[in-house]
Amino acid sequence: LFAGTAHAQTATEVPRLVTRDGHHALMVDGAPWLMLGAQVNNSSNYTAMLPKVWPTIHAMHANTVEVPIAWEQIERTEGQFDFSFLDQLLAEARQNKVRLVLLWFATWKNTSPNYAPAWVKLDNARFPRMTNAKGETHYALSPLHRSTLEADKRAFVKLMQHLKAADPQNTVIMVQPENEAGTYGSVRDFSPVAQKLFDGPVPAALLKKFRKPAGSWKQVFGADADEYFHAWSIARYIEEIAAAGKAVKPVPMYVNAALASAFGRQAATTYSSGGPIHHVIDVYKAAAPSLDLVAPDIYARDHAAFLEYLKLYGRADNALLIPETGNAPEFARYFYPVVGKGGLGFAPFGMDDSGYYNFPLGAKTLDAPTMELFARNYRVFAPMMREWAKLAFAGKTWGVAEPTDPKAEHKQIMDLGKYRATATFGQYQFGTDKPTGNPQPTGGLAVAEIGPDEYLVTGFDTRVSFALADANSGRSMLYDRVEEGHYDAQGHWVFDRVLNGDQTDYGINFTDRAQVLHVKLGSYKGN
Ligand code: N0T
Repeated sequence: LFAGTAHAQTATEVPRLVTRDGHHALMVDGAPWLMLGAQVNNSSNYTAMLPKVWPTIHAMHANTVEVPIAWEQIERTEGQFDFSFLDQLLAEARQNKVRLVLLWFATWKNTSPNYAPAWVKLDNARFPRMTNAKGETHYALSPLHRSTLEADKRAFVKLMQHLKAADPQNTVIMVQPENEAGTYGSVRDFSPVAQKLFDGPVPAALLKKFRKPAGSWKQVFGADADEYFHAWSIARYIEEIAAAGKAVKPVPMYVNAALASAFGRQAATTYSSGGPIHHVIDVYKAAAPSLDLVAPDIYARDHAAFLEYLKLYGRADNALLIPETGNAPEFARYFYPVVGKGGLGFAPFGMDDSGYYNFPLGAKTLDAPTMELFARNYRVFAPMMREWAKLAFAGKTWGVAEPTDPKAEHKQIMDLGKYRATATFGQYQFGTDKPTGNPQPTGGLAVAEIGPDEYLVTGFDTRVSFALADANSGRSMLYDRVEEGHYDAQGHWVFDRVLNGDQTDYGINFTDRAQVLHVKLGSYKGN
């Protein structure tokens, strides 16, 4: 296998997130890492299931696998810990030459306490559930009780202590405390304990973040008060757990969001209120400085919505990471805008052969053509993922996915500064016909600036043409040299041939065959 995923046998530097000039990198073994990820199904966190995991991971060419570690699994009896699955997982991940992201399913898993041990989820006196606005008991655990927080934190710290001892080579590169935290069906906890806090003052850190004068939650945040209060409460709870875990081993930590609609504002009772929804990212930033980022789980198939989520979560103060997305065919092309925007990683959900498919969120079944759409992206990027991640950290990457909105006219434009790249979808290679879209939306293209006037270009089912951005420059652009090649096991460019004539005269074509190009542009005076 290539050097990028080779495991150091001895202790390495602990992975960390770095940010420079608003760009981000996940440093793994001392260099930026592009997470070509996959998440297994929820109940694949047992040793007996691992043989059903690895073949899918290899077929996909993933370099990072996200796997749950359940509280019920490590502390079935209070105070007695069992890390046998984690030990087996670490050993098998190393054998299979992939890195891991651990998902801590505990107080909240898709908002519910189902993954908490029985001694927690059955004991409503010691670990109180929330109360809804009508005064009824709600299914979700309240974020406002020390007893619950201390119990979860203790188990999480044990997990991190085990990891510190068992993983000096940092096979685990990130940890996600909780999973899709928040609450469905109630905007917040309305218990007397909660109400008292809600009527009290907004904490100073939050006032500072929002530049607001002091007051009660209602006074300061008006119509947003209930959701902000709940988001703050959950984020503080997770902050304390993450901080305690990082004090043991400072692996990057993030939380994932079950998203609200990308456009407009729905009632908070219709999504996971209190989770890291896009409009409360700043609440999470103020409440949870130990979290390296908040991340969207994107199951929206719509092109405009998917891209909007990338914009909402990809910020100078929040690195873009897609810890979950659908594994249906039309999601594969979204890999390109994610890596184009400098995303740390991309991970389709449900990637194993356990036989579970979460349609309509993802695929009906992971048949070979579906797998291939994901695999082909990773196959191309795997040998150059270090190079790509470095370029992304420098802010020199772009990417587009085939649009489906008729208004987009099967076209996407990338502004590269001096040049403009136009991607079109569903055209013959000669390019004289109008783009009509691919039979299915499979087109995707990524571009990186690798030197003056020189771009790495790769993708599938897409045509691309370059032009000078300034139409009045008095200059004409041409292809100085278009090299087709590939990256070798050490991440070095290997030249295969020069594309010219039909292969470039009418635009550059990416088909269903893997192609990586180095495109050197030039211009001469006169037009
Ligand atoms: C995701 C996944 C897994 C009625 C769903 C998406 C994963 C979790 N949740 O397969 O459960 O652990 O993070 C929630 C999307 C809710 C849509 C509800 C439609």
